[in-house]
Amino acid sequence: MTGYRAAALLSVLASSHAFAPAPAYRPTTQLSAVAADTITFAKVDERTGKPTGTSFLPADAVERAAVGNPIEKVKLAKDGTSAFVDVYEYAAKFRAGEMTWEEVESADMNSRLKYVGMLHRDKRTPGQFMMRLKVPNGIVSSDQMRFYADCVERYGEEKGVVDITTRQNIQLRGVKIEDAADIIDGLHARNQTSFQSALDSVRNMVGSPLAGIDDMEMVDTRELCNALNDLVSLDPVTQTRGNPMWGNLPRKFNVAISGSRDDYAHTHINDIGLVPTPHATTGAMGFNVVLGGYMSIKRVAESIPSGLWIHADRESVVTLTEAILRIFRDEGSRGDRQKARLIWLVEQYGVEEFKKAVIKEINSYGRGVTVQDSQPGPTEPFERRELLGVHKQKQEGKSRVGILVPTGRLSVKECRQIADMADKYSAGEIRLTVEQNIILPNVDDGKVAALLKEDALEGTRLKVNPGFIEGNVVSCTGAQFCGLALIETKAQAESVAKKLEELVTVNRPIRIHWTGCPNSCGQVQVADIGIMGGPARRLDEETGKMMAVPGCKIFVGGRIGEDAHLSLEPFKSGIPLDDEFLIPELVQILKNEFGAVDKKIRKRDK
Ligand code: SRM
Ligand code: SF4
Repeated sequence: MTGYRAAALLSVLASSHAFAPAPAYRPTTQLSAVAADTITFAKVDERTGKPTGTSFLPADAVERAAVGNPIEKVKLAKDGTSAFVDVYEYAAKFRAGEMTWEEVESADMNSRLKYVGMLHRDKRTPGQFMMRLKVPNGIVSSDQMRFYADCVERYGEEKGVVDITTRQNIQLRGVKIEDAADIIDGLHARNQTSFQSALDSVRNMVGSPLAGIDDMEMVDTRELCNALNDLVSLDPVTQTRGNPMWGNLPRKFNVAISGSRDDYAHTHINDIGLVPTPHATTGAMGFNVVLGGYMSIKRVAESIPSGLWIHADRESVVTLTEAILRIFRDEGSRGDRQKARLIWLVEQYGVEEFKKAVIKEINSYGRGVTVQDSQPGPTEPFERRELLGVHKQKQEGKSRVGILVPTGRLSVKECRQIADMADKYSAGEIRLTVEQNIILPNVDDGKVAALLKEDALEGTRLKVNPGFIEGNVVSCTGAQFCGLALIETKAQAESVAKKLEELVTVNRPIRIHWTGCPNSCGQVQVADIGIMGGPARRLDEETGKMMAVPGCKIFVGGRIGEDAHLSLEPFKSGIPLDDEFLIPELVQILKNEFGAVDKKIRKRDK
C-alpha cells in the first residue's frame, strides 16, 4: 500500500483537511526488467515533487500503454498530472513576451493541458481555450458565479461566455493561457478547481439538484459527491488539488448519485450509477450499483445492474468507487479508445466475476465496509417531478425556484444577474441541473412573488415558467466552439424551440436534445426527441442537382427516471437542418408521437 492509498480515505473522511506530512512516494509496482529496458517514464515529477499518474500503474498496464493508442503514448511521455505547472510557466513566459501560444508544443496545447481542464478550441478560436471546472453536485455560490463572469468578460460577448453542461457543471470560454494561471488561483481560492475535469479523468460528480430540500429525498447526495470529488481530485498527501492516483486512467469515467426515485442524476448513462434503494430486510438506506452506461460514436450502452448494494454512507460510497477505479485504472484497455470505457472491462470479466473482483478489492482495504446483493426496487407507481418553476420544499415556508437557462448558455450579464438574485433570495446558493438550468433553493415563500418580478426574469431569456417545449431543450456545444461538431447546435436549438412553441401546443414537457455529432454529449438517446448532427442532401435550385448540406438524424422515445430507456436507432435520418425541412418533420413527430395540436392556422394556410 502506498502512502497515497493509506492517506486516501482518511483524507476524504476528514471534516477539515489538515496538511499531512508527505511520506516517501513510490509506485505501486516496480517495472519488470524487460519493460524497464524499453519504456521510460518519470515516476516523480521533478518540478512538483509529486508522483506521476503513471507511477501508480502496475507494470503490465504500463507495457500495454507503451504499445497502446497515441493518447497513451502522450501520457507516458509527459505526465498530465503536473500540467498545471506548465500553465504557470507558459503564462509567465507569454507575459514576459518570451513566447507565444503558437510555440507551445502540440501535445501540451491539444492534449496534456486537458488535465487542467483546458481544452484548446483550435479549430474555432485558435489560441483560446474552454476551461472545464468541477462542480460537485452542481452547487455554485454567487461569489463563484461572479468570478466566472469576471474571468470571461475580457474575451468579448461572443467568445467570452459561460456554459452549464450536461454534467451539472460549468465551462468558461475564451480563456487564454496567459490568464489561466490567475483563473486557476481564483478558483482554488473559492474552493473550486478545473483539475482533472477532462481527457482520461473522473468527470464531474453528478448528484441530486434537490439535495437537502426535497420532501421525497431518499439520500442527501451533497456530502457523497463532495467526498468522491475529494477522492479523485484532492491529493491525499499534500492536500492540494489534483490527485495523481487517478491521473492516468485508460479513459474518461463518469459517476452519478441519485437522491430520489426521480433519478435526476441519470444513473443509467454513467460508468457508476448509485440508485437509492432501502435494504429489504433492515430498511437501512443504501444504493443499488449500476455500471457501464455510456454514449459514444462506437456504442451507446445503458447501465447494467452489478448485483451490488452498499450503504449510503461516505465510507461505503468512497470505498466502492475507489475499488472500481483501481480495477479500471490498472486493468482497463489501453488499446482501442473506442473500447476502453468501463463496460468493456465488465464484459471481459462477466458481471458475476466483476462483482467478485470488486468485493475482493473492497475487502482488501480492510475498512470494514460491507457489500451485499442488490435489493429489490420499489413497485408502487411514481411520477418524476419537474425542476423548473416554483415548488414547495420540505422546509416549512421555503420554495425552490427552477429557472430556464436556454441551452445552458450564460452571458456575463446573466451570470451577474443570477448571482444578484441568489444573494437576494437564496442566501447566495445556485444549483445547476443536467438539463443545463438553475435552481434557486430556500427562497422564502413570502419573497417568491418579488423574485418573479425581477428584471432578469421579465421578458428575458431566463424564465421560470417557459413553454413545455422551449423549457426542455438541452444542447451540446456544437460547431460554434467544438471541433468535432457536424452542425451548429445551441443557437439553432433555441430558435427551433421558439418556432415550435408558436406552431403547436403540447400538454406535457417534451424534452428535445441536440447534439452536434455521434459522441452525444447532448444525450439525444435519452430525449423524447433527439437531434444529432449528420449528413443530409437537398436539391440545389440553381443547378438542379442534389447537394450536401448540414443535416441531422432524429431519435424518438428516449425515457429518463426510474423507467429509463435509451432510444438507440434513429427514427429519421438525412433531414436537412433548414427550417423548411426540419420544422415540419418535428411538428409531425410532435403531433403523431406526443399528441401535439396546431396552435393556430398559419397565415399561408388561411
Ligand atoms: Fe462530451 C468529447 C463537450 C458531456 C460524450 N465533449 C467532448 C469534447 C471534449 C470534444 C472536444 O474536444 O471538443 C467536447 C468539448 C466541447 C466544448 O467546447 O464544450 C465535449 N461533453 C461536452 C459538454 C460540454 C456538452 C455540453 O454542452 O454540456 C459536456 C461536459 C460535461 C462535463 O461537465 O464534464 C459533455 N460528453 C458528455 C456526455 C453526457 C454525460 O456525461 O452525461 C457524454 C455521453 C456520456 C458518456 O460520456 O458516456 C459525452 N464527449 C463524449 C465523448 C464520447 C465518449 C466515449 O467514450 O467515446 C467524447 C469524445 C471522446 O471522449 O473521445 C466527448
Ligand atoms: Fe462536440 Fe460532438 Fe460533444 Fe457536441 S456531441 S460537444 S459536437 S463532441
